[in-house]
Amino acid sequence: MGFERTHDIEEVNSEMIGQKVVLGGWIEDLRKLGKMTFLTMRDSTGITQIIVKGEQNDKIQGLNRQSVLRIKGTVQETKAKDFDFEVGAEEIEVLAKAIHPLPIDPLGRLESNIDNRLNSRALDMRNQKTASIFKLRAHVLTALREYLISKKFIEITTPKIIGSASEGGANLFSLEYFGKKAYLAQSPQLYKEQMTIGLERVFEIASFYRAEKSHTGRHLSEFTSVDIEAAFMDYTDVMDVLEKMIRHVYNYVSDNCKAEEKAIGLNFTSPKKPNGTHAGPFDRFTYSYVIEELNKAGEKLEFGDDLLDSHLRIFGKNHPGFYFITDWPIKLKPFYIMEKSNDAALSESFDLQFGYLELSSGGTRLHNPQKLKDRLEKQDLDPALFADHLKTFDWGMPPHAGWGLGLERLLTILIGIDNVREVILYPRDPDRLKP
Ligand code: AMO
Repeated sequence: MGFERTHDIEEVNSEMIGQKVVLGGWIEDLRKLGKMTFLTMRDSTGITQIIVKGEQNDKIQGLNRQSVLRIKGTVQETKAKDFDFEVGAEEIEVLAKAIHPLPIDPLGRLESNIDNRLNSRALDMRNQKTASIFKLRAHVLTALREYLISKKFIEITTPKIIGSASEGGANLFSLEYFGKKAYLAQSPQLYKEQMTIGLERVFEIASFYRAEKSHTGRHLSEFTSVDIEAAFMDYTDVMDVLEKMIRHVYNYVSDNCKAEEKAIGLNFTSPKKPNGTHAGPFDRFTYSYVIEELNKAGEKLEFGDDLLDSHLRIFGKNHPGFYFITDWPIKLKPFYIMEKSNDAALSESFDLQFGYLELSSGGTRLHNPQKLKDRLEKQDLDPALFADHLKTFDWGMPPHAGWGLGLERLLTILIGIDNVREVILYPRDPDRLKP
């Protein structure tokens, strides 16, 4: 028998009765009946029933669930009500044996807590719900790329080991780099802005690092950021790109992820099939309006106060679904954000929210080098540390705008769960560095 399988399990059907197949997969269940075994075997595409008799039955004695088999057999009719056909085994090879008991029940019949599942992530991936979350993640990445490429954004890869901060001083992981101090990038901010000279519209989807001691369902020390930067656009233009891209993602997954939708137990709440929260364009509230509404609800906020999680939970309750908060006070925004031309206390900036959860932030950037230098100083950052960045602003820096979107946060919204650890393979947080 050669190593190749002739079919993935999903490719076998009841019209193939009488045909020989070679299948490979993991034992999901074994049921002995006298000198015969009813075995269900799953590969990443599906599940089938295998009937094992005689000498072949001897080979599988003592095997546990999750052991790996290759089976040569013939597709035949079945009396089983869960299957349209079965495979009569003619030759079985045991390729790997699994232990019993396993650290978690990959079928999910016995509930395992998230820590146990993350400690056994590879086995957790045999749980169809978990596997479907990661298949969905891959589809979302395809949808994001498809949309941005269709809008002439060029995918770039920026360094993750950097010599000085990209977002200001806080939250940086440092490391030793051939006797010098280096850092893990918090975002591609400076590089993506620089690339608007020459490439005009760029995007990156990559891991970035934040040394935040946060123990919440929305913070990771290593997260996946979807970033864009576009020349000749302002914040309203890039908000449109973001909103349309998110609609594209919903439409894409509702068209292409039926199996995942079923396995995860979801109904994608698509803007295409509005359920109230996604119908119509995303609302756009100014920061000042949010403060006003919160104060009416009994909060005591002043202009310039940051919106804390507790505030956003109140506001989010009244505004479920996607909405933007725009025109933030300039002092709450990073040094690279442009002030509003008619009010220097405000900025051309936005956050995209889903209820209480911040999914993205962005804005129009300063592209005048002197203004950028002044802002760095105002925020107690040393322009000398940004010399390599600042010099590019004298080389014909176009006006530009962009945003960064947390992929894991978007996925939690799509799936309707509240922990980013469910949607990243091996989450890194203050308590979790292994496996
Ligand atoms: P910001 O710091 O707001 O902006 O990050 C952008 C988005 O990234 C996600 N995010 C995180 N997700 C999980 N864990 C974390 N620790 C974490 N930190 C951030 C959030 C957030 O909205 N350079 C700017 C973006 C820009 O202006 O282009 C930036 O990094 O969803």
